[in-house]
This record gives sequence, structure tokens and C-alpha cells, in this order.
Amino acid sequence: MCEARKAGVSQSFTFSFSLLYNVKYSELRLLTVPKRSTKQSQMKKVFKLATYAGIGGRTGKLSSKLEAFSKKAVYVLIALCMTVGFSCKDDDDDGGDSGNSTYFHHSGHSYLIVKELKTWSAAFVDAKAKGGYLVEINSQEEQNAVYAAIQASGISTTYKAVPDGGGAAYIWIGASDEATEGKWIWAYSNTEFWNNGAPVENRYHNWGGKKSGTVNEPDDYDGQDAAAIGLAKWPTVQGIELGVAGEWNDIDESNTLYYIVEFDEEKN
Ligand SMILES: [Ca+2]
Ligand SMILES: [Ca+2]
Ligand SMILES: [Ca+2]
Repeated sequence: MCEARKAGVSQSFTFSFSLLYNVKYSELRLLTVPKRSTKQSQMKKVFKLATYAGIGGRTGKLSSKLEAFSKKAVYVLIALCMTVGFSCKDDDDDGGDSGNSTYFHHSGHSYLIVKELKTWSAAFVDAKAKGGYLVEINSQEEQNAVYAAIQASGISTTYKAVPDGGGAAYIWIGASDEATEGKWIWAYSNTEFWNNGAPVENRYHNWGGKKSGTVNEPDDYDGQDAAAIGLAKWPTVQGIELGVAGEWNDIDESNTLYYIVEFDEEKN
């Protein structure tokens, strides 16, 4: 967005200085060109530019008014430049890990909540690029820590409506059954924890409905292969409840969501 603003300002600069240059150039030509017909032509150009710039007035006062206009235009451009410069600096501050993400720690691991909208696959790739992996939640304690951090992060529970997730907002976690339907693995470590409706080797899960005693997810609705933590119950409308805030749902991997990166060491 900042780059777009810079481009816009750059265009304004180009236009403004072009206008100023043409006005000055016309004034110069007005003073030096002797032919009456050419002089009349130049007069028309100056009047046209002056009218366009909202100056008006007669030729006797035109030069001083154009000069005043030039000064005003430069002041406006300097103010514009300073405004854009300061606002772009703010944007850059928000773009780094410290401004756009929040670290938290649990049991010797570090975690980063990344507030960038990505598909599950893009989030998985970015997590590895950051030196970690898309979070793998292996215990109730880790689940509690992750969900508490989400709540403390200030992310709105309605920051994104996922159509195939009952209209609720979600955050990506590192589980997928894309390789083999119904076989859920923590993708980075390739650890299978859920297979066709039941836990594998009693490994931890928090699928939607667990709290109510009836596990409703993953349901592979319309071919869902990526797991995410719900920030609100789903569906968001009253009536049937498939899952509540903090529980997991399988949703389409093409949704673009925030995500959590886990690191195997304490990072500051
Ligand atoms: Ca973990
Ligand atoms: Ca699936
Ligand atoms: Ca689902």
C-alpha cells in the first residue's frame, strides 16, 4: 500500500514540477519572443495554465502570482512528502516480525502468531522459511498455551469468515490429510494422530465437538484437507453446534488465514 502511495506521490511530483516548469518556460518565452503572433500564442498558453491552476488575474500581475503559486505548490509538495515519508515509516515498522507477529513460549518451545493471510500450503512453506514449522499440538497443555496466546494477541474473533467453516474465523495449524484422505498427520514431523474417526496411539486431538462429547470433525466437507483452530463456535448462526472456540476443524486449504509457527527452542 505504501509503495502505491509513493507511486501516486511520484506522479503528483512529476505533474506538479512539469506544470511549474511549463509556466516558467512560458513566462520566459513571453519575455523573449518578439513576434506578435507567437507572443499571442504564448499569452494564451500562460492564461490557460494560470486558469487551470486557479490563479486568474491580468497579465500585469501574472508573473508575481505565478511566483506565489510556485512557492505554494512547493510548500504543499514538501508537506505531502513529509506526510508520506512518516506514514511509510509506520507501515515498515508494522511489516516486521515484531510488529506483525507475536512470540510466546511453552515448555521450551517458542511460537509465532503470524498475522498474514496465507493458504495452508503457503503458511507451511513460510513456517519452514522462518526456521520453524506450522504448529503441531501434541497435548492439552500445548493446546491451552496456543489458544491462550491467540486470545491475548488481540486478533478479532471475526477477522475472517471462512465459508466452508460455518462462517467462523480460524488460524492454521500444521495438520493435514491431503496425502491420504482420512489419515491426519502433523505434516512437518509426519506424525499420524488421527485415522478415519479415531485417535492413533491415543495421540492428542481437539477436533470440533470434543468438548460436547460428540466429535463432529474432521468431516471432509466438500474435500477439506487442512486443519485450523476455530476462534468462535461454528456454524456462527444459532442452532446446531459442530465445534466451539479453540477446537479444530478441517477446512479447505485454499482459505487464506493467519497461522502459528512453532520453534524447537526458546527464542527471544
Ligand atoms: Ca508442538
Ligand atoms: Ca480430507
Ligand atoms: Ca470440516
